[in-house]
This record gives sequence, C-alpha cells and structure tokens, in this order.
Amino acid sequence: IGGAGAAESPVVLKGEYLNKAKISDGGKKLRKNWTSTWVVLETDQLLFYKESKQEALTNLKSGCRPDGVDLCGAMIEWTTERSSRKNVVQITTSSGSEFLLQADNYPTICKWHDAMKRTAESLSTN
Ligand code: I3P
Repeated sequence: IGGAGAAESPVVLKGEYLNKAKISDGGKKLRKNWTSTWVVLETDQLLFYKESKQEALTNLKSGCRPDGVDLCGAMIEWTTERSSRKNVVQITTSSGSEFLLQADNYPTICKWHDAMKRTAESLSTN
C-alpha cells in the first residue's frame, strides 16, 4: 500500500517529554529503568521516541516504525503502589505488558491520563 504516511493515525496529543518505565513485558517482570521519553498519542496507539527530532525523522522514512503501545484493550489507571514517585499512570496492555508514565507537573500528566483513557475506551467500544 506504501507511502510514508500510510500507517499513521491522527495525533490526539502532540509530543511531550514524560518519564517512562516499562515494568513488565507480556507478564514477565522487568527491572525498572526510568527514562525521559518523547511521547505522542495517536487515535489507536501511544508512540515512544527517544527524542523529539526522532519523531520527524521516523515519519520521513517509510517502513520505520517507532516503539509503541496498542491502546485497544489497554487499562489506564493512576497508581501509588508501583512507584515512590508522584503523578504516576500505569498502562496495562491487552498483551500483559505494563508501563508507567510520570511527570512532576500534575496538570501535564493529568492531560495524558485523561486522553489515553478516552482513547482506550473509544477503541474498546468500537
Ligand atoms: C530502582 C530505582 C527506581 C525505583 C525502583 C528501584 O532501583 O531506584 O527509581 O523506582 O523501585 O528498584 P535500581 O536503579 O537499582 O533498579 P521508583 O523511582 O519508581 O520508586 P521499585 O523497585 O520499588 O520499583
């Protein structure tokens, strides 16, 4: 089907740096490693880039896909148990992988929590 933009979905929230930690992969626990990540929310998935400029580069190269999380069937919830940090959102995917997203600024992370939750809900009711 081709074309650089073929696989892209509309952006719901533009890129922003958030702290991210993947804590389990398909049910297998991972060692937590927080990293600053450029996060973009699309209508059906959450994309992770190392840096903001990587988003533009990836979009130019067809066939090059960033790391992402399929939000269909995902659970989005606040957690105070999975981290000692404040403002932590947990994403549990349908395949059983778990991610934490965090920002020190509460309004920032709140905006991401609400948008991801709405996106996941819209996908599961389709
Ligand atoms: C982890 C590191 C994380 C911490 C995590 C530690 O240690 O300090 O920042 O998570 O806590 O295990 P290490 O670098 O040795 O792997 P939080 O900052 O989210 O608390 P945890 O094991 O309780 O998840």
